[in-house]
Amino acid sequence: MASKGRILLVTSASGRATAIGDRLRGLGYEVVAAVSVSEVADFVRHHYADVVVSTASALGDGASAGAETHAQSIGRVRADVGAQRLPIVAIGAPADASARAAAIAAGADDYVLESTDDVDLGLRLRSQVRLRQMDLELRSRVALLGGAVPSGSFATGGTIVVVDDDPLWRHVLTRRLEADAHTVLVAEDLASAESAILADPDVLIVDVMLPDGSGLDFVRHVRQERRGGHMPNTIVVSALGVSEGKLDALRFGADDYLVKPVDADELAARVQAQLRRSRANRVLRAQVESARRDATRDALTRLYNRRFFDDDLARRVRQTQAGEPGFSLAMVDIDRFKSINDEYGHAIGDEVLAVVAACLASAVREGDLVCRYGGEEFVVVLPATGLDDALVCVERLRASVERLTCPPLPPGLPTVSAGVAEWRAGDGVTETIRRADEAVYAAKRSGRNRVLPARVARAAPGGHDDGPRSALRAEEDGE
Ligand code: GH3
Ligand code: MG
Ligand code: MG
Repeated sequence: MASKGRILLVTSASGRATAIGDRLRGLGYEVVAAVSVSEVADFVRHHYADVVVSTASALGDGASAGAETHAQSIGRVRADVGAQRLPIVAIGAPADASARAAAIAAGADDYVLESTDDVDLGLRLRSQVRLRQMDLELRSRVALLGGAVPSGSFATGGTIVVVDDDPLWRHVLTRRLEADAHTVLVAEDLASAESAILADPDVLIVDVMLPDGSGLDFVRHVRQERRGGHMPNTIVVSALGVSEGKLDALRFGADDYLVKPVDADELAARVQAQLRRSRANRVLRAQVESARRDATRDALTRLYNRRFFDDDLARRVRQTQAGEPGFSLAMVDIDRFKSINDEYGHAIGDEVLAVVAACLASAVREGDLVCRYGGEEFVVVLPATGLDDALVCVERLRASVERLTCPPLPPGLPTVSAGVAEWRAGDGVTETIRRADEAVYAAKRSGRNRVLPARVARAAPGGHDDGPRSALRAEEDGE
């Protein structure tokens, strides 16, 4: 059987081969043991782990060996694996909730009682592995798109929605969460939960049995509705102690599950743990979004890049083939740019590129698209524009560039040459670009600083006649 994941088990030196290790293996996990924080640090630096499970106080290298509490040893592990954002699950046997709350406040993501059954333990581990893998997935997406991956932890006040029909519990919990500087929105049934959730909370705490339905159905419904978007981390609280209830809760998308009566301090600590997750998740999502935006822009000119243009044009051609209005396309190329670089240096060349780009972007009409096609070539897409109108527009662009003052270049420099092609029924993307490109070369050959239309093949179905269309057209030489 393939392993369900790799657990780094942090245990005391005497307990290397603990019963808990066997239990985790029995649940299908690969287990590696560490007996000190330095062993943990060493392992995560060189190897992959899905989850850290901490059973022990008094780790081998504790400052006050023998006297360290579980929360203190978790705090030390958290400080060391913090950068890797590894989830930590504490396992222990304390009867009082305050020790559990302290362990979670110190950095554990969950606290599981040793006495719990294998179904509960298995589902809690699975939930942590799932969160870990979602975190890694978002991180690799950010890295792939070239963004900087965030680190650090977030545990300050968040927005919490509490859905519970017990007014006293709502009151106690609200007071406790507000003491941690959270903003708390309460709902007494599913109907009011629907509107509370619109606040896009970080954490959702929901009761299972509500007057107008099941809290679990609500969690499932919210998760479905937000598929792909931000989902509040969810803690299910219920009077139902049966493990059947836990199974449903964790299976249908809750991140944590508690049985009433719940200690408000322990729940507040669990809210902190979920809030850290939620915040990290939001930051990563925002980064994926901005990296995606960056991926469509050219860094030097801030114009859309070639990649964006290719996608946009392919979509436009499909739409046009489906009957939407056509478009014209202009290739615009800076004249003798190589000699500008040679004479004034590459840095000035870059500045000239940026100035020309800004000029083109501000001189087109709204709805037109300007992209950097490559090097010193730009492409302008003019939607719902026929060849004659496009030639007028692009001639205006050419004249605007000629009027630019671009010191240390002398007045009148730089200039651009352009070729304009109207999309023809039946043509694909490459055909349209090729025709515009040929017109640029014709413009270069006939003296530069000018705009020429693409030649029209005589036999093109639905094509234009070959008569002169503008004064500019007459300039085309006969090569
Ligand atoms: P033509 O009028 O025929 O277009 O001549 P040209 O010199 O503009 O054309 P060519 O294609 O021979 O040279 C383009 C030059 O543009 C060469 C390349 O070094 C330069 N270039 C391309 N990208 C950049 C850039 O990002 N920054 C700078 N400074 N130069 C670039
Ligand atoms: Mg050029
Ligand atoms: Mg060129």
